[in-house]
Amino acid sequence: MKNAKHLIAAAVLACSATAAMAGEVTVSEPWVRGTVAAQQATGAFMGLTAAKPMRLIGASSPVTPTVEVHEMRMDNDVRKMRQVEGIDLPAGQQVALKPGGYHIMLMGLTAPLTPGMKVPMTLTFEGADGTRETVEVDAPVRALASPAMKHGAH
Ligand SMILES: [Cu+2]
Repeated sequence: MKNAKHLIAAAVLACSATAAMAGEVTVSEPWVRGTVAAQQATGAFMGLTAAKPMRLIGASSPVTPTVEVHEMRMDNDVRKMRQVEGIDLPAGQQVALKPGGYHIMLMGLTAPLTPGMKVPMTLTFEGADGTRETVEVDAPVRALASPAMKHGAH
């Protein structure tokens, strides 16, 4: 029995080592809030999990040259949004980019983003040692009034 337990522990270790080598950051369920005509900005949201401490330092997309990392917070009951230099990702802990919190801001849009479309984005991460990693995502566009967003405007 004792030997079997050791074998299992070794297998688990081997698996986590492989996952780390495949990329330090895992992106889950990316999506972009749809826009209406003449609306120039919207948010992109997702879950980010890093295998070791990393930082989201930027993003880019072919749909617009202006993409920023933003934070939304309440300031004297007023919802305020500001650009941040980065979002820290602790090892092994999912950080949510979601409406009312951190998000990626797509600005200067010249055409509406509608459900059915996918927005390609390149996310850039930096490790504590300065090494950079980019992750490509295709974020589906969700309807502006989808029920999941009832808890607050962008
Ligand atoms: Cu924003």
